Amino acid sequence: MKILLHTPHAEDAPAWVASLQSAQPSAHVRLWSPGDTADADYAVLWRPPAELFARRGKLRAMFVLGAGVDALLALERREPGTLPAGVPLVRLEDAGMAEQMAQYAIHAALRYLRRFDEYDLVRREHGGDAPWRTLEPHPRESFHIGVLGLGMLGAHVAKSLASLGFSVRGYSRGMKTIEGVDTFAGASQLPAFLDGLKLVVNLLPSTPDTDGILNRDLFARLAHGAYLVNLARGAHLVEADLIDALDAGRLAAATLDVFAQEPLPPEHPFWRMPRVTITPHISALTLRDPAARQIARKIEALERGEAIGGIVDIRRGY
Ligand code: OXD
Repeated sequence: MKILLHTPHAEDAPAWVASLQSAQPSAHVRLWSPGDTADADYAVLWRPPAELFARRGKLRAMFVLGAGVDALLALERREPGTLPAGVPLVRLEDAGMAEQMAQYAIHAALRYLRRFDEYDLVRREHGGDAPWRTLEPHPRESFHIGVLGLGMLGAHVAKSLASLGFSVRGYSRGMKTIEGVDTFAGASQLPAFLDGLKLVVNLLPSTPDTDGILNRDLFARLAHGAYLVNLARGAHLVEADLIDALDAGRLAAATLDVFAQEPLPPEHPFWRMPRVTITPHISALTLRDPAARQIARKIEALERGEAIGGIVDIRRGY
């Protein structure tokens, strides 16, 4: 069996080949390079170029090295017919990402609840002359948290926040039931979900329906001085609306892990906004060995003719 790998990160490529090879010892794993049109049974991909799919014999499945498949689907929208028709596209399911997302969201929620961000700001502004002053923590009862997107990652984040005693709401396209979380579904319930939230964590898939959802209308429905945590995609956020909302005090602060342009360019205004916390798309790293093992087990299941989870509904976009 031949497995073709593409990753844009050349420095990680040998480690990925080794991981996939050790999870699937009988396979031959090779790294794709331009001009490689040789046969492959399976492809394991992160941000591949369109050229990888040209003149390729039939693949049995394509695995994405992440939870989000938006980049591949955007490639298909730009250049229709790029993705081989009828070949299942499979995203990673958790593989160690849900726990990392929960850690990130919990850190942000506690930091804002206890106003640690503001103590940092005061210290940065005044150094040793910082006033020795107590800030009233936000009352936990009114610190309502909303998680947008209740897929495997969002559901785990919502549950984890609820287990710490936060009042948590969850929003998804179709109705979900999660113990300890008030769930809402569909566009008609979005206003009720948002009403008075103090903190929003975004974990939606990026699709033409959800891109731009973090905008001035959404911010206007939150509690005054609410917080935004975007862990999904930069395309969800209307950046100018966030800047206006922070300038006006409508939002108190934002923590952003993802950006329309990554790396975030040095001249971007977010870098100069003290109330914007920036991390470089690290909220849930793809863990090599768990990911390689998950893909290997799914390949084995497909070879036995069994159904697997994580197959993307291309029309739905996730
Ligand atoms: C992913 C990501 O989709 O890392 O997994 O963004």
